[in-house]
Amino acid sequence: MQQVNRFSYMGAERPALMGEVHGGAQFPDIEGLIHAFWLNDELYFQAEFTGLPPDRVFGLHIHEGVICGTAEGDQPFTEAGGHLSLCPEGTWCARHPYHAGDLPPVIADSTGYAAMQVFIGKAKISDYSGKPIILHSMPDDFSTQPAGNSGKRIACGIFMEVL
Ligand SMILES: [Cu+2]
Repeated sequence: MQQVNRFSYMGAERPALMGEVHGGAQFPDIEGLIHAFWLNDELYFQAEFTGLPPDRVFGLHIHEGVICGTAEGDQPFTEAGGHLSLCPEGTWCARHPYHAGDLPPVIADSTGYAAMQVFIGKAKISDYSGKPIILHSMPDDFSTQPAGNSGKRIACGIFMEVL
C-alpha cells in the first residue's frame, strides 16, 4: 500500500487487530489497511484505502466467514459469508444495519484515497479475529436486508489478531 497513514498520531498504541485488504480481479489497484485498537473498553477501528475509483462511496463490513474465497463461476469473495452478527437470529441486533460487522461507509476522494474511523462498543477482540473485511462497490443504504444493497464485493482481507 502506498504509505499515506494519516493515523500516525496513533503510533504509540499497539493494535489489537490488523488486516490488509486487496482488490479483486476487477479492482486490482485497491489496497487497504485496517487496524483495531482496544481503547477505553471499546474497539476503535481505523481504515485507510488507496486505489479506489475516485469520488465514490463504498460499503464496508466485517463478514462472518473465515476466508476471502470465490467459488468457481461465482461473484468475487462469496465465501466470506454474510455479515458478522453476534446476536441470536430474530433479535434486533441480528438485522442490518445493527450487525457487529456493519461499519461506516468509505468515501473516496478525487485521488482514490479514503479514511474511516469508528468506535464499536460491546464487542471483543476475539469477535473480529480471523474474519473477512469486505469492501463493496456501492454505498450501504443501512436499511435493505440483509446487506444494505451495497452491490458487489470488490476487495477483501482477513482481520488478524496482533499477538
Ligand atoms: Cu458486506
